[in-house]
Amino acid sequence: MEKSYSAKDIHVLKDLTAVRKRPSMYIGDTSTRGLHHLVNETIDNSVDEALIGFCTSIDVIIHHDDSVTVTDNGRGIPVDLHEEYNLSAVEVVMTKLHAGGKFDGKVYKVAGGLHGVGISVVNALSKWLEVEVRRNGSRYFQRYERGKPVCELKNLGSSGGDDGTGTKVTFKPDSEIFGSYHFDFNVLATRLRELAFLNRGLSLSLTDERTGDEKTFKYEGGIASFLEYINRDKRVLHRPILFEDEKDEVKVEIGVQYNDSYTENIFSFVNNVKTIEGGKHLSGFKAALTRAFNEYGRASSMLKKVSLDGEDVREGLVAVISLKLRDPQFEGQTKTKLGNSEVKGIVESIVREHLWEFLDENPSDANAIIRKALEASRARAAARHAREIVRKKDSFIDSLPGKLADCSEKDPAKKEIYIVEGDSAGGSAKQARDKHFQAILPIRGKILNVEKARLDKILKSNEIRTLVTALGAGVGEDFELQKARYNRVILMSDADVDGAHIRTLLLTFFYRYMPELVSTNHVYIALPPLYMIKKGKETRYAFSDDEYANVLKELNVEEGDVGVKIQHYKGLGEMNPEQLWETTMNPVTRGIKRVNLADAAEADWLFTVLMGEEVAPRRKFIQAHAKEVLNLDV
Ligand code: 0RA
Repeated sequence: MEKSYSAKDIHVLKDLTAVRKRPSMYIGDTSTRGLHHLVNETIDNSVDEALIGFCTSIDVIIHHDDSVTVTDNGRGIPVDLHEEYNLSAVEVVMTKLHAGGKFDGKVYKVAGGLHGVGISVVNALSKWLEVEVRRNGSRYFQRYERGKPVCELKNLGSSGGDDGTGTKVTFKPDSEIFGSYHFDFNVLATRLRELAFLNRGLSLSLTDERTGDEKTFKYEGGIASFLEYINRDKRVLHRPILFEDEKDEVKVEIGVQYNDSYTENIFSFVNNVKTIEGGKHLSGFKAALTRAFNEYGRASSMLKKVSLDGEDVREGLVAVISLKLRDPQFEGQTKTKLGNSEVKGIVESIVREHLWEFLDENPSDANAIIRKALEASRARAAARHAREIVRKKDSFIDSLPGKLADCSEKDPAKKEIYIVEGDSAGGSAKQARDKHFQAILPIRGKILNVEKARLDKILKSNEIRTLVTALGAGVGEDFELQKARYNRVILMSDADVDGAHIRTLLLTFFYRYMPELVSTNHVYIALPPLYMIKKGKETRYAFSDDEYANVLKELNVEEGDVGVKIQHYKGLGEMNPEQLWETTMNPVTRGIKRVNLADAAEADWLFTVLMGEEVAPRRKFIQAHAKEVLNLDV
């Protein structure tokens, strides 16, 4: 199967100026997400080596100056001459867009990376990048600046009898592209952990030289460890169902384990890319699951007349689906939806076969799952009823919740609603807003935990009912976007841990029960400032601690200087209406972030997977991840 590589296998397309001109086309955006994408892209190249069995260890270091090193013990990027270009293969890989074995289909390689753009994009967007290759008993080195080589590929001489091979890439993102930036340890650690789960036995480490933090991830259990991790704070109904199979060169690895909660959590990956929009593998899995439980239930006479719906058999389900295939077609808004149509049948038949086998061999586990699904089926009828009540109430315009301060505009396209945490902040917002088109809905901080209840119970929460009624578009299966009463739904909460918590909760709710609202980009996050710095007549606001330090530097002042007034906002309530209007509500001057599906999926992931049941660890966790939730460190 393996063909040996030579430089001519690398097909060459374009040069890198295009990347610097329109970076977002290649890495999504140039904010925090795009920045971290550079590291992920670099790591993915090393993971590709691991996928084909040549690399066992990947080490990532964040340096003091926010440059990053990724080292692997793979085969090393080839250094031989690329005839067409008269350049070394390393240089071609580093400087030509889309160059790399994975595009010619000759070398077996599973393209990873969300955009699969290749390491040349990282090079193009770096102030400088240095590559060191160990191969053929020698060490090779080359340096680039803004994508252009500044020296020939140098042979640094023998690697000292060490016949190990590998690649080490160090790069410094270009602030011309990214502005001032900061790598987040937790963001990178989360991805490395995920990669460790998905690639059994692969060791991935992260070292932060700025703080001394260090973590190593390695799981011999692979997907089994992943399931265990997700369910670690949950009560599970049975031992995990794990299987692995291959058909038509599509490798399928699946873990399934039900817990006693009411939500479904299916995490699907294709070539290590999290497919948040699902796709053919997910449809195949779901179809097989529904069918297997119905068939088994009937055969074992646990199910008589009733049949189970897909939603019934997915209540309390945790599943990890990981596929490896040669030419994945990624589609959809975030390019994370698998489009290869043949994959549906492949996954469906593999899941059916292995699930049947498990159920057949473990009747008491099968029993527990089917009982839960039957209960879900009954509860769904109740939920339908609850939704209808909410909907009926909504049809009377004067039943709009009393807490809602609506606006006078009638055209939904021009209207916005601010969902504000707490009554006091709600009061300030009401004074600050433009009544004409901005509505305010204050909600209490502690709304129902959307994870631990079924929709019927969630809808019994006043906060949620109020929210659903105010938006006017229904909820769950009945949601209809065109009925929405506002064009923008803006979440406004304090820039602290509790604010991050409520934001995560609300986003999780929207993601689960009004996904269309999110995928069509109607949800926003308000970004209130953390500091106001006033010097003479000049007023400046800072949205992060870093920015605060920068503003002090720019104004050439220090905390406590005479003539300088500094306000540290601990909550929205501390701003007066004018300040709130200017910084957070005036469409012309406010800070606001549009939420996309990936943001909401991340919130859902943080919420359900990483936050435990226990309050203390959860607080600690949110503290550590408060910034990471939606990359709020603007
Ligand atoms: C092209 C071909 C081969 C390996 C690589 C690229 C490669 C790239 C990166 C990037 C980071 N680490 C890497 N390791 C390998 C195949 C080489 C062969 O056949 O020997």
